[in-house]
Amino acid sequence: MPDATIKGLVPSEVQYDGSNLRVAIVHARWNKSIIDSLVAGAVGKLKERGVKESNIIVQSVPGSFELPLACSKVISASQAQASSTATDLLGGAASLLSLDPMRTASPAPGSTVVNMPSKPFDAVIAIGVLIKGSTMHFEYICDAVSHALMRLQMDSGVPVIFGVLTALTDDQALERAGLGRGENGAGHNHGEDWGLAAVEMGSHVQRWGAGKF
Ligand code: DLZ
Repeated sequence: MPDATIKGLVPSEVQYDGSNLRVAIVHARWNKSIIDSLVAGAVGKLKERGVKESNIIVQSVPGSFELPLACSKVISASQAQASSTATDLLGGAASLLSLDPMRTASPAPGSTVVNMPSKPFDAVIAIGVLIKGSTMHFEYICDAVSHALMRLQMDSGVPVIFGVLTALTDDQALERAGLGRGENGAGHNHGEDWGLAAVEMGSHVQRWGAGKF
């Protein structure tokens, strides 16, 4: 058993409570079977920490390169929804906006339209699996996506969990999703760590935002 205090994540001493959090998972569809395992790992830990199923929104995009824009739009959509609901509650005219056909978003084919409740997301988990090929594509996408996701969390103030595996081989990616087939066994599903990180960071930011430590 490797020593996680030398290399790895030491579990928090605090069990963060996710029951008051809303979390979005935005995932790519490249390398889908690996993605599915990572998403399941993240969702499992979110629920284990008390995040309600109705407060977990899962959206997909084609590839990892699309993740930063999608996460950004998902964050602003939840914030816009929250402020329009607040105006509604105050007897404002925000509800009239929903009568404007230009403002009615068309659903993605085959998807279910989710009417987001009024709370903005407390954290977003961006999940992608990049596997190095024989060209420079991998390097460009890894670099662009990691920088853009960091910038998004700094600019928005919403924790963006970096759930992007950047693997040199298929086996490395499978092992990090708990699907390993080599001599190291199935490996650890890093999606679980991302679910826990979302709850911890969402809780921290809520508390710090209220001026508390
Ligand atoms: C093009 C591409 C390649 C070669 N490899 C991956 C990959 O390993 N993982 C991934 O998530 N996406 C890959 N993509 C797709 C890009 O992320 C992106 O979807 C396209 O370039 C369209 O913008």
